[in-house]
Amino acid sequence: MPMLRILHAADFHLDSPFAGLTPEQAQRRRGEQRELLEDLAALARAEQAELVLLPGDLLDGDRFYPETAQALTRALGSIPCPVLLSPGNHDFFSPQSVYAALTWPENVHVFSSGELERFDLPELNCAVWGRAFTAPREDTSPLAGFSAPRDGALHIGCLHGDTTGGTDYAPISPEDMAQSGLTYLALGHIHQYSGLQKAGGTYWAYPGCPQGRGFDETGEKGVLLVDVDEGSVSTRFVPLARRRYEILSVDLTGEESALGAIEAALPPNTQDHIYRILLTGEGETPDLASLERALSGRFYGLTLRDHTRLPRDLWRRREEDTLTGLFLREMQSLCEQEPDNEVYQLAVRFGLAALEGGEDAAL
Ligand SMILES: [Mn+2]
Repeated sequence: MPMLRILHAADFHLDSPFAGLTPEQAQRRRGEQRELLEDLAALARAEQAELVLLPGDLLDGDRFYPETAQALTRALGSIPCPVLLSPGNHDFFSPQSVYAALTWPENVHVFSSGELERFDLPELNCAVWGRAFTAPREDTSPLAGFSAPRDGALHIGCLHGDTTGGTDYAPISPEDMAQSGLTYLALGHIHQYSGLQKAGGTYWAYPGCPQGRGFDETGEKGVLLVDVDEGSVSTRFVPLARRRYEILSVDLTGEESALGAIEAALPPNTQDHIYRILLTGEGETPDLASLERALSGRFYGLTLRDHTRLPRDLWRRREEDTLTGLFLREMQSLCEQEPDNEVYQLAVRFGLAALEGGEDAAL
């Protein structure tokens, strides 16, 4: 057993509006977000975490559903170790915030000051330093001028902030971290797992969000188990998300069947996940509606997008002394100037169909 095992999670963004979904779908997704709290608690118990750190943006905003308040107190209260929480820019501490409104279980401590504060855990010989956002913006570094005292305790940070620099979300520089004297800094704010990083003698990491909320948060999402042993730190990423957002490109060039090409490109077990499939390459216009019907049972959510380009032999009639020939000559030069312009591509498809009286004209 290491000297200290920490479970580090951030950016749950509970009660997100999910504006792109129907009200029923959005409600279901918010319910699934609450279930992540139970998964977090179960993981803390199974892995015998001694400390849980939640550096902010646990909620998406200052409004929350009563079910979420209940889920928070129930799940965090069921964790058999201290749970420390530093509010972030989305869930900043205020008298109206969920943090002031709720009666928290005894094992939960919420940092509520805009100043860096020390919270001692004598049974772990550990001191955790945290700070709350008290407004949606914060332009000072929580670690500016800070250096942990050398008093024999293990010093750990739990902060919402931005290491990418130049923002109003508590910018934290590598120099701040290097001179902090912290052994590990548990960060929140960036939604992508950072890997374990080091600045001077201080290890730091962002776990990312535990579950994606859209196609800008794709891939495996989860939390971090952090083992601190003799001043050295190791992390293990644990996937927590039951649903992932994934974007998959399928090149249809030379494929006889679009459906066959998509099926060949799919990984196994996609049924719990939300996919956007981009059809690329050169070929006839794929029939998105029938593809969607054929594939929808294999996904929790699926959207198909046609990014294919017209086949080259489509231009063969441009030498004809007809209206079609004239149209193709004009359009070919436009398409050559801007090969990725989808409007030109569509104009050719529909224009040709109209000139030839094909069924696409009805579109
Ligand atoms: Mn944030």
